[in-house]
Amino acid sequence: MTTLVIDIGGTKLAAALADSALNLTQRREIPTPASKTPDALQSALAELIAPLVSQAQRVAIASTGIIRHGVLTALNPDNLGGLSHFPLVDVISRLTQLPCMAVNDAQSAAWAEYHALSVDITDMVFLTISTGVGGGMVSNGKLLTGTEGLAGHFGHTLADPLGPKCGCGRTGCVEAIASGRGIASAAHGDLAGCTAKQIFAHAAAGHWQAAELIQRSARALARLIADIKVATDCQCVVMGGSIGLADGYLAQVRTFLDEEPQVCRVPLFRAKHQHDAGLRGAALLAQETAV
Ligand code: ADP
Ligand code: BMX
Ligand code: ZN
Repeated sequence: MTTLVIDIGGTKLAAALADSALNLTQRREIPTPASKTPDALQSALAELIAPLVSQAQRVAIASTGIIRHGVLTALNPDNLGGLSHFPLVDVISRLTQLPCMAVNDAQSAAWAEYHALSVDITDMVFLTISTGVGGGMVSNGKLLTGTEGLAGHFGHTLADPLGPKCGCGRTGCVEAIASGRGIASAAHGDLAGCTAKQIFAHAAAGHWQAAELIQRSARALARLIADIKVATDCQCVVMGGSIGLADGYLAQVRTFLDEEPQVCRVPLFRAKHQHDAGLRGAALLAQETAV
């Protein structure tokens, strides 16, 4: 059985075909449209999957946002150009005429990364540091999605009560400081208007402000991870997303985490499936639930 897998992020949309051994082929990627209207997202998704649909028998989607009963509700609509509501499974089922399931992107990636860990690990947390900061939790070998799909949305826990306002309505969320959007929106002077990717390039070239912005993100992440260890007693934390995977970022988070008391520290790993963790997790979940 071939699964068409789709990953919807705040910056990019990815799709591929997954065979029953979870090998991904024909991976494609396009930018996420920045528009409040559901039509723009629907058209972009149609364009993305068009060359793949006829080769698949089912669809599995990993998407940013709270996914409940197949509907995407943004916790932070700013990450999707203001779009707050999208009937994901209905739209994709109509476009493809195939059975379809959907799960949050970080929860999906957590499931894929959990399966890539050694068998003695039963409790882990995955964090994506990308457009936003997302998370997924595996406890006693089970993926936790919560009663309403909200479980693991660690990006919306408090980093700094005096920090910037977050698009979710709270103030000082980890996401408002540590995410790609958070890093970019704090940039000023010659870095104003730069993307997080450009800020990382400036930091690598020795730009002082750029390095500070990345450090501020890594420090917020380390504090979040210490909070997660205290709350869940997980055996490890796995980091993904383009910022989580960026050169030197994990090492900085580890350095800040080492400043926390021993009891709050936890082994930190880079996502084994890198940018494909969401896609692979969706394929795995579709296989397990026999969509
Ligand atoms: P999505 O949020 O759509 O899943 P990504 O995981 O690629 O997508 O995260 C997008 C964020 O990561 C953006 O803020 C972008 O500027 C930043 N980014 C992309 N590539 C890199 C890179 N190589 N190094 C650092 N940051 C990056
Ligand atoms: C936000 C939230 C999460 C998501 C996380 C990472 C929205 C639209 N998304 O916290 O559901 O998991 O961002 O998403 O509210 P990404 O786009 O950075 O991959
Ligand atoms: Zn928030």
